[in-house]
Amino acid sequence: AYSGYIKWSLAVRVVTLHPSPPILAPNSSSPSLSPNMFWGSYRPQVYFGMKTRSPHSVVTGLMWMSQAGAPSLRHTCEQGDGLARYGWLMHDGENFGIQEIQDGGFTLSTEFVKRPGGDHGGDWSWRIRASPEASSSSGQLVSLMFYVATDGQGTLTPHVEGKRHVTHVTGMSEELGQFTLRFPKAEGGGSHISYNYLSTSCPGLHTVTDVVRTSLRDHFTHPTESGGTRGNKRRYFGLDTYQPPPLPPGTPTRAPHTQLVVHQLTLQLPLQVEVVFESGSFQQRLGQLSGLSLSKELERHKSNMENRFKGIFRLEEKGFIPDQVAFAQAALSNMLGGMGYFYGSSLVQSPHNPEPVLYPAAPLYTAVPSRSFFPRGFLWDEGFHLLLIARWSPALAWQSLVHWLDLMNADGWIPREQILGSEARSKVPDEFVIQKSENANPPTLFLALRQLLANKETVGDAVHLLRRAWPRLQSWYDWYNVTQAGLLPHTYRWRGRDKDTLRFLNPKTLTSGLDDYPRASHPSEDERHVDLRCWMALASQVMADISQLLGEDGGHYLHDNRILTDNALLHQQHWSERLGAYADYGNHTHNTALEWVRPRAAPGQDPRSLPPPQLIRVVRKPPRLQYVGALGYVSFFPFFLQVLNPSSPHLGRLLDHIRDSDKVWTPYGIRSLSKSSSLYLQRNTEHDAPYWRGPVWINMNYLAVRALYLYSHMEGPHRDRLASLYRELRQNLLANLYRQYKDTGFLWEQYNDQTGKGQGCYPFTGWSSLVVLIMAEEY
Ligand code: 6A9
Repeated sequence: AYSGYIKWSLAVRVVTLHPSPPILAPNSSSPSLSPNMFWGSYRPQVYFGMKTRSPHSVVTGLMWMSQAGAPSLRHTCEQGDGLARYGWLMHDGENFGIQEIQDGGFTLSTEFVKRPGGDHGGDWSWRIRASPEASSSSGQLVSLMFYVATDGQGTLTPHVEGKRHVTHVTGMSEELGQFTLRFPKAEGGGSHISYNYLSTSCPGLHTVTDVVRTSLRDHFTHPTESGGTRGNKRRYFGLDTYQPPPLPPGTPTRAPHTQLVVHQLTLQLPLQVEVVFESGSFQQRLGQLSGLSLSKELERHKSNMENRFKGIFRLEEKGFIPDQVAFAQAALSNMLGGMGYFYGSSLVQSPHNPEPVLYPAAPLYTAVPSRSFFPRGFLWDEGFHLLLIARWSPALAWQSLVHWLDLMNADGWIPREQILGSEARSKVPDEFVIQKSENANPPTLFLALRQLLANKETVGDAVHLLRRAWPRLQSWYDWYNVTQAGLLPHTYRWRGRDKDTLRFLNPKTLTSGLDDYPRASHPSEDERHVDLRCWMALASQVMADISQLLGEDGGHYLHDNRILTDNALLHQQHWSERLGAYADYGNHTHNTALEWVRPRAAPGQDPRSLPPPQLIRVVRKPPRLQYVGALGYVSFFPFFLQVLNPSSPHLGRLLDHIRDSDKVWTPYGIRSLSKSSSLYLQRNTEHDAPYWRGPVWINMNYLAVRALYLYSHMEGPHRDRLASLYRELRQNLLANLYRQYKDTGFLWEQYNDQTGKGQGCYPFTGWSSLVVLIMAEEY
């Protein structure tokens, strides 16, 4: 009975939040304490939409569709939509944003600006313009659909003029009080505008696209002008009524979760439409924020941002041309415009509860790696994001950081991938949803913390946050040391590697962030991972710094740091002489391959009844305990994270590898895995293309350029070489990312090591946006 109790209490601990008081006061995001951050484009998963930083916010958004051909509705960011380009050209993370979207034949610009006032986060306005790309598509018929939807609370009332024209929506909700959403008359759009609307309810925000799509009928007609004659009528798709699918008999009827009002206008290009949101508690409004006053506000914020950007990044002084500066500004804007506010529960599995259970519901304000493919928080991505965000606004970076730390459980664990709320959940295949409580992810928040601590102007204001964060940081640090320890003292091992060694050419290590980067071929307790050790060296340094800042002595963190940066011990535990570089250690052989294996028929068995052939791993030479002979990002970690002494005899050898085109050097940046490695560009299974086995990744390249820069400024035998490598690598990265952006319209998840072409998912304005810091030489 006692052991049953222990098991139960351990299982409960996994889904119990950390006992120290949350860093964020429960109402810290409320409109009274943080009015200017209440509303925002915190829905990075849609092309254009806004919500508030509250758990069950009313949301607003835009859908559109060309009326040429079969209707294809644009709403959530989808690679499948095949848009030639979309993204924020400017966005300051707080007041305004300007986005440009290129769809087949026309360009949409979506702009918003906020105006503070009242007790509920103030007003905001949108301006949407659409213009034909070529003169041929002028006159093209396009529909814009503006919607507002509730998330479990609040009410909406559409005000309809004539049969189908919604002029405004009034509403009321917990977080907003009373409000009005107005749709002033559009400009341009040919001589006629057709209106449709939908007012309905549905099971939740994740169903909104479907509800709208299934409510479209094509029996509406729109008068058009052609060749100067009026009276031509064109059929178009308009919102009609929504018929919810019949519920299976016996289903209990529940109050609908989401109330939805959609205002559709159909008109010819070019066009300009505004939307005005007015908060009921905003009393002294000086006129509507539309037309001229909206233009003025947009201009004012635009020039503020340009000046602030100039002042912070000083790109002109470094010789960048205006178009390159605009590129950098767009990269930063996409990072900021990609910040979301999510609320909900992770699904968590632990050794103590094999059935996944719900983590406590909590908010997360965070940037996201990719608006289309991964519009949610990822722990180690965020540390990199914050390096850029902290340069722009330390306050925004702190906000995200403390949200993440507040997600920690009683054991000191933070779930790696945050899939919070029904909208986020609807984008993730089932097999990726569950978070395992033994699994880590690099503690890159320490990178961000180091950056924030170095800012002498703002660190003073942050001391109170650090004080509240301190117990959590201690638990987090301890959690890695307790759960990810290696067998030998001061070594570390990523838990949670793939277990099925028959299927994978090399079992993945998703927890390390480097997924399929080659590690020991046969996962075992004997493994030690050099990247994790270096992350912990960094962590111990930052912990010691914070401890001293808070007036403690930093004692055991300094002690840990001395050991983890002891180059002799590092050499002993991780230097592979054969590789001439640092390496993981474990039960390993590089003599593995994937082979098709055909099941044999037993005598008399019909061969057609056999299961299909399978691609499985064969091991040609038995594994033994040794260093893993893969040269690539992991081999350079002691350099990337400045654990290596600048006078180390190994530095020169690492630099040789780095500059070697037969190994990791490319004209586009440093590739993840050496060309000489047996796993270079190898698939891991029939369906798993190489990922961290060759392509160029920008987060690691940022660490590389930064290390070259920092070491070139330290006393040591390789200073000149470091400086020239620095210049070359920086130049290669900048030139390629800029060129790819110009060619494709996007920043990408990774870059091909042979052609430099962007690949993987896009837009990927997470850590690839670090290009801004590389341009600015901010390290
Ligand atoms: C897949 C598919 C609609 C993989 O940038 C986020 C992470 C990184 O943290 C990690 O280092 N990416 C990198 O190796 C993307 C991971 C996406 C996993 C979920 C679900 C959804 O398709």
